[in-house]
Amino acid sequence: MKKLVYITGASSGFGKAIAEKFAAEGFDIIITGRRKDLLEKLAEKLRKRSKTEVLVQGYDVRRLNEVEKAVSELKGKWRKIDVLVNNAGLAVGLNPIHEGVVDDWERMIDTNVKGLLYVSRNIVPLMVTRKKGHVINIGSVAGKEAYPNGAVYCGSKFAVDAISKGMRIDLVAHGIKVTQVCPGAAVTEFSLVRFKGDRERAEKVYTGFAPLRAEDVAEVVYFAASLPGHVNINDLVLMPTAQASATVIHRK
Ligand code: NDP
Ligand code: 8X3
Repeated sequence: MKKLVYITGASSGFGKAIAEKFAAEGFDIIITGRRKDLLEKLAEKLRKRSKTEVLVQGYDVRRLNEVEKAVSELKGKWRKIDVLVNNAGLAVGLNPIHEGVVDDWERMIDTNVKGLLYVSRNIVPLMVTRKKGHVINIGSVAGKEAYPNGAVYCGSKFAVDAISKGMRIDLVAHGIKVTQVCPGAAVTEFSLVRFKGDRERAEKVYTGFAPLRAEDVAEVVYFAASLPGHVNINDLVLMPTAQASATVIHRK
């Protein structure tokens, strides 16, 4: 029987690359995000390329009722989720704390922290019933070190770090693995979203060095998911070779 992965935020970036990787490795896939049109296009591509079965769920992780509805609509084999990748997330703005935009803060905390919790609260019980499963939370180097003007984004990812540790403790007796994957600078739509569509500013983030690509992160996530049953990666930080910490990037 094929394995099944549930990926949040699969319309772009890491989530999309993770869906492509797992499909290529023979998984069936549930992909979610708000931009349903992009998800449908990806689903079509994966069905053709990998003969994989793909289910699309368009919803906003910030809305508990939408999360609950989406999970309750899963029937039969689609409830047998082997791997949950909690990937949906974003940074909005880059400001010192005293100039922060409260709406930006709410978007980050509601998506990165509460959204991850809402999805987990609805999917993990399905794993507990089956006494197996693997939750992979996408954290960040920003959840390991705070950096200037990033207090709230970093705070949201520090929360993911703590939630991952707590989840692992709560789920160990149920045979469920919990892994946190923490990437450094990676080129996706992340900076375009952070800078609210300012493409020039977003592109500058990745000049003068080779950033991680979404495919690099997908390889690592798949590696964590493909280890034997008795082996778990608790926490993994990956960075571009040119990056040494959240704030130190060697640019040519
Ligand atoms: P992208 O902007 O390319 O992708 C973000 C994904 O999250 C999109 O598919 C988006 O889908 C989804 N998403 C955002 N908000 C919501 C929401 N409210 N409801 C549902 N889905 C949502 O960025 P990345 O791929 O880079 O980001 C993925 C994760 O990786 C995030 O958690 C990010 O914090 C983290 N990260 C990114 C790094 C980087 O440098 N790029 C490094 C470390 C971690 P849609 O808009 O369709 O809803
Ligand atoms: C994304 C990486 O360093 O831009 O989480 O915060 S960083």
